[in-house]
Amino acid sequence: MAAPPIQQESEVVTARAERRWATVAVAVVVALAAVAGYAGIYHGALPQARVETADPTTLHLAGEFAEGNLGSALEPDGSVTVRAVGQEYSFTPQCMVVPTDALVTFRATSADVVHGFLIEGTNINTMLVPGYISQLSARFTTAGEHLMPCQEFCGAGHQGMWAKVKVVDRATFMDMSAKARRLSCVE
Ligand SMILES: [Cu+2]
Repeated sequence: MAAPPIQQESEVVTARAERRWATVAVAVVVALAAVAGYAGIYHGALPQARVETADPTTLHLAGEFAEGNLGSALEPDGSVTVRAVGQEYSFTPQCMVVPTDALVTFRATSADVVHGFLIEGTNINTMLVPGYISQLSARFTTAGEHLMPCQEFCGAGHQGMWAKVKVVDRATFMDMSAKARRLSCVE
């Protein structure tokens, strides 16, 4: 009996090696997909570290974002909280007034679709998602105005959706807050 030709034997070895490597490649792809799937589902199922909700259908009726609560409020510790609502296609209040040299915390939400909350010249840039409250803080050192263009496309009137933040010196702000519970610079 003659031994099988050398050519044929090496073909068998090659085919076996190819199958082995193909199996390894498929296993790697499956493992990566499993890791991505697990990470997505696991993190999607966990609550964020801090989530505050607000029912967009009843914002205007009562609670933190009712009309009388919007604007800037001086807190007992000297910090300022600004509450705002974004809706197609404006922000309320349209002009937010804040003092220099104070911790300013913006709390905002959306009454309809996703909007953007961005204050030019600051690190404040977040989304307003209906159902959730977005909160970010900033400190302003100089008086002046900052534009707030909506930076999430929200519909046909998106490009006309903007507000502004007016920074006034601390003494002026204190004078204003002695006269009203909520402040804004809407004329
Ligand atoms: Cu918008």
